Amino acid sequence: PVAKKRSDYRAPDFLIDHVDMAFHLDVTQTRVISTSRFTRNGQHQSPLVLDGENLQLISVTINGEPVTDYHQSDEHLTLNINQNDFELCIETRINPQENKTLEGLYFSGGAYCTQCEAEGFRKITYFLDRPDVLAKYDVTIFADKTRYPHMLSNGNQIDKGELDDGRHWVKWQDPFKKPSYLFALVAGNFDLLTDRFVTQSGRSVALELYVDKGALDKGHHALASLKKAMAWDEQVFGLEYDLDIYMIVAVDFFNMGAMENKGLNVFNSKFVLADAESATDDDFFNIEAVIGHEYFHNWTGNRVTCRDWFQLSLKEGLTVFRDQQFSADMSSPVFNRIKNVQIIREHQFAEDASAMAHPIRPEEVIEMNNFYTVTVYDKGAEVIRMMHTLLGAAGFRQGMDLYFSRFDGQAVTCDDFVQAMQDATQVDLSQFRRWYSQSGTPKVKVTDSFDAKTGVYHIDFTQNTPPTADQKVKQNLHIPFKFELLDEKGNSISDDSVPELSAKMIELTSRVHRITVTGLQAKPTPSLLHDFSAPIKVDYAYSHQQLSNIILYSGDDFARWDASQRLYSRCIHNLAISPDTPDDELLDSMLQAVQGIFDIADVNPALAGAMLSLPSFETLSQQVDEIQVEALYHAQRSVRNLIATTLSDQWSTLYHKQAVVPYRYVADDVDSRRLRNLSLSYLVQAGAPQSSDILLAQFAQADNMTDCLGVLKAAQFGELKQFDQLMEQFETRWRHDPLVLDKWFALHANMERSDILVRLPLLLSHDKFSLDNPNRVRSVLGSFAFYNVLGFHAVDGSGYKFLADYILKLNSVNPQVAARIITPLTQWQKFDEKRRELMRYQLARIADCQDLSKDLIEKVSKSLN
Ligand code: B3K
Ligand code: ZN
Repeated sequence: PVAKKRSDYRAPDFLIDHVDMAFHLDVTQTRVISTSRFTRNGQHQSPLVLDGENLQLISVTINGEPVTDYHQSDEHLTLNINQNDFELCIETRINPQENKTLEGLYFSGGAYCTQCEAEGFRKITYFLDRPDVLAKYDVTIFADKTRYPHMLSNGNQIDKGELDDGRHWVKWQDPFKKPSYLFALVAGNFDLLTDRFVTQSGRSVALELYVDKGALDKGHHALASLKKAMAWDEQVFGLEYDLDIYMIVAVDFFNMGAMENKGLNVFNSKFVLADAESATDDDFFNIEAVIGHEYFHNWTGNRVTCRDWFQLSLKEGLTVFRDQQFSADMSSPVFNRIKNVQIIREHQFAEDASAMAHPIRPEEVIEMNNFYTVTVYDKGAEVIRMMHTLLGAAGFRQGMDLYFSRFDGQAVTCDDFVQAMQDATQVDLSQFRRWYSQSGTPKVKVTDSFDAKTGVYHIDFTQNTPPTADQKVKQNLHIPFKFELLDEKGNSISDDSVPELSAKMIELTSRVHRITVTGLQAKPTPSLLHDFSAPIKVDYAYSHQQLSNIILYSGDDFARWDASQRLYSRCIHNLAISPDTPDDELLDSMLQAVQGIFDIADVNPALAGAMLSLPSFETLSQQVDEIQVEALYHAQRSVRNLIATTLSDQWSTLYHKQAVVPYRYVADDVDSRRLRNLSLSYLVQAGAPQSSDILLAQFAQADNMTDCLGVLKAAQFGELKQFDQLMEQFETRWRHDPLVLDKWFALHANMERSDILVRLPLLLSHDKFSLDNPNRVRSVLGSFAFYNVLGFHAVDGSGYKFLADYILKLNSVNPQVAARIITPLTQWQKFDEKRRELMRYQLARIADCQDLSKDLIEKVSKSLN
């Protein structure tokens, strides 16, 4: 397969302004008849080349006349046409049941549904399947009435009827022009939850949530979240919903989280269904976030869409930023910010360091589905956030307003967005634009010096972006760097003659930036990168004392958390390097800091919960050049153990302080449950007296999944003998509920035990395991490969081989999911030589496979380069 390049963009040769589609649904033989109005775009003689894959072509007519003079290939249908305006009618046949790729039209648990982004519409009919072709759609669906009472598509239902043979039909019309990737169709037998939302201008919108039969009670949280999102977008961005109806359908077989099809979102049921008993606080949180995300796409993605797929971050980075702001406003801003940053540090930094490194606006793509990445999404959101920081909230809003007034109804580029931001505020973003074309994680090295005699303090910021697999030469970036200087009492130093100090922000643009402060009594403590104001790594030689000061005194809660993580990381890396000669002074100051954090728990439980958690193995891995798997893993455990045992009384107090109340998903209770389960896991790890009694009591009494799973995780991590028995009880109780059973599978796959590779095949032969179900595959293979450190990185290579074996099986079933779970293997660069070899060996094995999907070819070939 050949790569497409961003620089090769050309406007389409033809445009389509209207499509009329008829679907005669049948499990193996669905007939699709699409009638499109074309116009030639510009003066040229080029043929009409339509995209299409896996389609059985039945007939073609132009302006009602049958056509036979066309050329069909695996991916295209080419027609020579002289007219400039014409109507093309194409009939095709497709097989939804055989479609295991879950792209195009497929069958999920007895219902038909579609997934067209990025290039799935071409699996439904021959079309100009590219986001810059915007058309209005009329869609008529025919199917058996008893089995498919609900038949949905985008826009408004305008007509319906019944046929004599037991079938019925429904006609939908979408008044908005849209690209084909936003097309959707659903047909099935669902339970329906309805509600209304009245917009700020007084229009009443019908809200409809379709779920599996019997799951109605689990839909209330999703619907409430939707209403919150609708109100929030009006308040914060002045954006109102634009159709009379908003539908959400939950399906069990889905490749990712959800899809923002105009007026008809299709969701992975994981991000819709929740009740106290079966869903955790995290699930409730994620549902609100994903419902928000898809809703916000209605403006950032649907009303203004992408010109081409290289511009994906235009809609995704912006929409992730919007959902992050929404979540922050719904609960604790600092806790949310920490979550965002953890994703960047665990996964995005790893992607930058891997063979798959790419800028947020990629330059070259073989399979677009491979670029729905943490870089495009989450680093993309960080880039938007930096503009928000540079322009201020009001300036950013002006930029957004201008963006919509300029581009509503159009397919545009990332440059168009930045230009709107710049034009609305007159802030020069020319250098800033490099964030779109440059990959990699910038490093800012901070050094300082203080002259006690003169009271003069210099602090230098030096930026540098190391080369990445895709790009050797890097330029200086425009980096908003928030910070403050703390004096010895912990007060923020202000000095009107130093504008960066008053602003608490430096805009780094050149390689080195120096600030000088005079008249100081003592060397200050720089508290750096407040609020993680840029997606970078900061290097500064903090003393232990300075970190403790920041934890106690910084005015930025994020910086306090960050300092706690730095302190833990330092202890862990130190112990990893010299396990036999621990630095007692360092460990003592860390333990003292933790003591202090217990006091924060009363004032700010959300912040304390995050500060009492150690950096993950993935985060720690991105702090070193070469990962020493066992050493790092055991050092992390030892430090955790030290905190658990030394402070076991405090953990016990903290545990018992948390009142047990009937489950509600409200911020205070969520924070309290988090502290309680964190304490439980430290107590169990310390083997504290009565800890297993406490644990068993919690398991027996829990009225909610958060506390129940808290027990299982603590028992698993603490390697308690009761673990297997608890898991059995859990399985018996929940085997009928796929979303809960996924948690059970994931817990098993995550177990750090020496026989894990013997146990995994047992899991995969479980009667409830199926390669066809992406959630299940992710919960077993994904959890293992991403999070089971010792198992996946087993030094004999058995973990790598195990993953590769299943990737090869998945390749022919669902290439998208296969290409996603191969990610840990593509990150071989950071491991020791032996593991690098073993990982590459498995990649080469995959590369050798016949009939490898484009998705895997792209990832494997980059990885072996
Ligand atoms: N836009 C979809 C993602 C589509 C992924 C295609 N492989 C969901 C989202 O980001 O909202
Ligand atoms: Zn999105």
